[in-house]
Amino acid sequence: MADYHALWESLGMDLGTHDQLCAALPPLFEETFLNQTDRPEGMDYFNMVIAEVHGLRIQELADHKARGGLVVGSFCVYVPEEIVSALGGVLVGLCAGSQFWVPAGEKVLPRSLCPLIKAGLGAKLSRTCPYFQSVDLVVGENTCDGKKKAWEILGQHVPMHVMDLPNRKSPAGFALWREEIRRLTEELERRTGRTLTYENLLEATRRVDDKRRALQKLHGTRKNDPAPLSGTDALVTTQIAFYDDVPRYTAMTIQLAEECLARIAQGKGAFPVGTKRVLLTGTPVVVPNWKLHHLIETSGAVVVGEENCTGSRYYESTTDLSGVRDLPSLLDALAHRYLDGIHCACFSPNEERFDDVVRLARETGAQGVVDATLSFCTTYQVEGENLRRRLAQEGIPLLSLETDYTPGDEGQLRTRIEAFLENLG
Ligand code: BJ8
Repeated sequence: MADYHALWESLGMDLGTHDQLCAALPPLFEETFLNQTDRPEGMDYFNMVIAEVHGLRIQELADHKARGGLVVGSFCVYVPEEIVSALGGVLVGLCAGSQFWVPAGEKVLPRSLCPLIKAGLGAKLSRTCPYFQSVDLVVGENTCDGKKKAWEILGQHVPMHVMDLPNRKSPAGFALWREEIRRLTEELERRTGRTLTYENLLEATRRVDDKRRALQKLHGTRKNDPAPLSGTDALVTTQIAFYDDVPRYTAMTIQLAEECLARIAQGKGAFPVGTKRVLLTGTPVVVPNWKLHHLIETSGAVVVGEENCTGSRYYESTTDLSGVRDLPSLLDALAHRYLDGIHCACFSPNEERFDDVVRLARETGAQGVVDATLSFCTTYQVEGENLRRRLAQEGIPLLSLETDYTPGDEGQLRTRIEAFLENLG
């Protein structure tokens, strides 16, 4: 990576502490990714994006801002990227996947809180995340209790807009969500000085859906045995989708998917034929959290899918444009895409998620499911019992794990994963 200290300084970052973070990432990336064998060549682009995660992309965001563009941060897949993009903005996921930021978060939050929230706030408070330092606005969402209360604190440090989410997918819930999309549009129009139109929203919707379709194509190749790319590589491609330039990302993902199809035709895989196959479900796995994929794939199995917000929940559904003729009908279609197509444990009931887990396990040929939740994530942990029941009815083996971002539990996790894999048919 080139020297970006001047850029980071202009963003008001704590350079000394940030240097420590930058020093920690390359060895972790090397151990997790570069030590893998038989990787597709198309992964080179994604390796480069990670290597430049605090460099090149931050420079691009700075250039975008210099041209008068808005940069918006978010923590959740319910925040509609299409609207930000239609108004000339760039939406970036605020990663929150590192233990590095947790202690700073714990200065203002209870220790008994999910690490994703603590790392998110810690990244801002410690001024060590250049994405956080680049955003003009953070769009939060009232999903879990921890997040909705954390926004009250985060809002004291960065401009925030909070979207309210319904608890139920009902007609009343839809009306609430549609109104929230209107409120967000109004906020973004005010900040950008632009107007949302049928034309700019349609174009943005197609652009974002092309990205999702590229991901569908890539992840669809993982159904093959042998899987043409590892689950660890597949995971990082989705993680990068949250902040990379959209058209470039789409093109590189299609290229990688084409290579994976060619590998399938040649019988080439990241692991030997017959390697045990696992589907992951649960809470999001955000950059640079690669812990469980790495543990599973160095314990003799391959991860063939992720039913989570850094997996299928991010890319499986697209906006249904049939019947769309004007801005209100397009906004309706978009609202349906988000509300009907994403199944988060913050909704009750949430049976659709169990349907998705069963369907994905069958489609990917997974012999077992790992339900991985972050510590103190009550919503997903409580939902775990009904998931267990459903998978038992379907005859699909399940391993439930709870973990955080620290390496302290890796030995114990590996022992449990190995025992689970041993018993898979
Ligand atoms: S749509 S999963 S991205 S809310 S892990 S912070 S739920 S305590 S991240 Fe999520 Fe949106 Fe739902 Fe997806 Fe709370 Fe749980 Fe932490 Fe979580």
